[in-house]
Amino acid sequence: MLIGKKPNIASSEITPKSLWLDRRRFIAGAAALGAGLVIPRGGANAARLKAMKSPLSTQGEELTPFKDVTGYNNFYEFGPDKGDPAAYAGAMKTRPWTVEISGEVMKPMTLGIEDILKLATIEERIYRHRCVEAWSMVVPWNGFPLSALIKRAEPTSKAKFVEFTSLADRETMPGLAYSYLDWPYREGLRMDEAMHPLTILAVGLYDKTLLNQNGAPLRLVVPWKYGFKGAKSIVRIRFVSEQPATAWNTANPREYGFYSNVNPEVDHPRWTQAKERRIGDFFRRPTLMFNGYGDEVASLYKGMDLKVFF
Ligand SMILES: Nc1nc2c(c(=O)[nH]1)N[C@H]1C(S)=C(S)[C@@H](COP(=O)(O)O)O[C@H]1N2
Ligand SMILES: [Mo]
Repeated sequence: MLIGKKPNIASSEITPKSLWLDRRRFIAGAAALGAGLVIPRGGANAARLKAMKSPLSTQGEELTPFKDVTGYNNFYEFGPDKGDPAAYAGAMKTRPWTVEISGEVMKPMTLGIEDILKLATIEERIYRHRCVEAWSMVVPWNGFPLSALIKRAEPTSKAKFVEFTSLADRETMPGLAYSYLDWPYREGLRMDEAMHPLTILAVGLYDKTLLNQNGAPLRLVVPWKYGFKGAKSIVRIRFVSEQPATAWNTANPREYGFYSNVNPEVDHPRWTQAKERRIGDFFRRPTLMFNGYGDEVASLYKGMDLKVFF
């Protein structure tokens, strides 16, 4: 369904893509940029990582195979189809890479990715990963608590929210030519969500550095929220006093709220969120409140009406 020039996140599952984006034009645009012709697939530059197993990993779930985690992606900067990121994201340059840390902090700074990797021990965090489109995976991420970086920046008392901004590079990202989202991609968390021990910055998965399609070199992972909160290829982390605008909420505020907690009781306006299809499974399974992380995070939302703050 196309509302103005902003189709909705799950249109790719619900309607043929050709109805909401002219696929041939997209491919022509990508080819014109040189992506897909000369660029190796995103898999070219993964390096091995050493990661400590974390007690905060989800136990007893079968991992989604590497080929699905790296081949079935949402990264709209590279196009609307699940295969576009793997096909086109190899063109993105992830070195050198810096992240601006700014806003309401005592220590604003710009960190190179090499410095960021030294901020904390890299852990393996196995998390359920639930897309708002009602599919899910189980991913062995490698990363470290976002809180480690936040503490380094020393937020002031005015810092109530954190805004994340992804790279927007017209040279290498064919999706930027389309206005299905306002670029750059932006997401946000409340400060207590950002400081929560389950919230990580991921730099790898399956003990390899992230492939570009998964948001190399640095992306957010918030396991109790829908996948779109996990901004990829982050270039700026800004501390702010007001709730920041986010890409999906701006595109369609009725369908994508700021909080975006996984909640089987609050349906998307166009489909149920009560169930999900684990990639690789045939039958759908019930979706768990807060994606199964309720014991850890429900207290963050005490007293909030989650149908209003969805
Ligand atoms: N910059 C950016 N980040 C993004 C997206 C995007 O389009 N652009 N898609 C989001 C969505 S909708 C999901 S479900 C997850 C997918 O992450 P994965 O491809 O690593 O599974 O990334 C999120 N982060
Ligand atoms: Mo998603």
